[in-house]
Amino acid sequence: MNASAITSPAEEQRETDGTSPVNSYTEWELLEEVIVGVVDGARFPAWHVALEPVLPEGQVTTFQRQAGHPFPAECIELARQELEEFVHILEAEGVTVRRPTPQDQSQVFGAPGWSSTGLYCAMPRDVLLVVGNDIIECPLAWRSRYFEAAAYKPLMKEYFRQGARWSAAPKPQLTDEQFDPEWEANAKPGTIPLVVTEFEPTFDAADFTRCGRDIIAQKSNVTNEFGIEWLRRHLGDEFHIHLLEFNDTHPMHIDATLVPLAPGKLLVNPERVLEKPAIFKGWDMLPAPTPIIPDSHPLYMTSKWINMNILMLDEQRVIVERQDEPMIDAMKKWGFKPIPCNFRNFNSFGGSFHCATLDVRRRGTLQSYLV
Ligand code: ABU
Repeated sequence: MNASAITSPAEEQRETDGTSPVNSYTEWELLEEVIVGVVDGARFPAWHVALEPVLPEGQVTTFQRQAGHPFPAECIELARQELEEFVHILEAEGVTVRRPTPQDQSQVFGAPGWSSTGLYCAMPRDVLLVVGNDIIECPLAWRSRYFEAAAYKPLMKEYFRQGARWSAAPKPQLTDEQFDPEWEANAKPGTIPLVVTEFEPTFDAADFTRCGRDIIAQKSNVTNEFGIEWLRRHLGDEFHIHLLEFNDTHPMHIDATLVPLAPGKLLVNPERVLEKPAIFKGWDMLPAPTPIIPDSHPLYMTSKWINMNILMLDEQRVIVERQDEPMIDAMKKWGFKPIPCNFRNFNSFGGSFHCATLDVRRRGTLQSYLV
């Protein structure tokens, strides 16, 4: 079957009129098409020093012991069911949902000097960054995620054929020089200790959040200054990348720290964002309610602040975790329309609605929203 035989009339129209199926500049414009991750086949990654600074307390020994083994089957099944509920909700709200092609995460792969097994294809937000009509493969710092973009290649080929730009950052070698095993001892006074070095550019897309011409970035245990500079030059003068630092001693991904909800509305983690960043002058800063996830609930790769990891369908509709009543109430109070979805079992795998998605197309054009 050739590619044109499986395109819908709307897609064929885009193919002929030159518009792109990939178009997204913000986190809040009307969502038309989204990729939702797949949790099937998820495995504890091969152990590597880069995991240690970002795992919750108590998980390091679990990850070391379980390296290369599947996550518990019942956890995967419960998370899979929640993803299906999420997909149904998105479709009922008029969003086209696409899914990656799961890979065999038990396969051993590598590069000179190292080998690993895989993790999952549950979090497209980390792997791919959409800026306008450009879909960018990110240079991930975790060895276990070296080939994670493979799960999205069929979609990227399709989008490219229909007019999207398709870019890839330089593939890092991920040799030992990329990581500092003594990251805490070696941190300069007054700086946040980070395990990733400046050897080659690395970044996860989830360390960036998009507000039109302005893109907010943080350095983290997977994103270095070299990676941020690569992206800055790649995007060119139309965009401004603002590097912010937060009160977070174990940073990895900005989307449980600082979440723009709509023009003028900024959701923040009150433990990590102690004062409003100057570039958000004139915006309302809304402190996220304290998470209510019980201590007994397994969270393998995230803090409880994953409750902030919501997905905007437009400037009003927002997907929030069904059991998170404080967040549902807060969203209503702030004038949004929360749509509840069960997702607590998916949270165990390190993300929520924002992590589990990649907004491929939102209606809208390039605008400025910040001072
Ligand atoms: N992408 C998940 C981030 C979780 C956290 O910062 O706690």
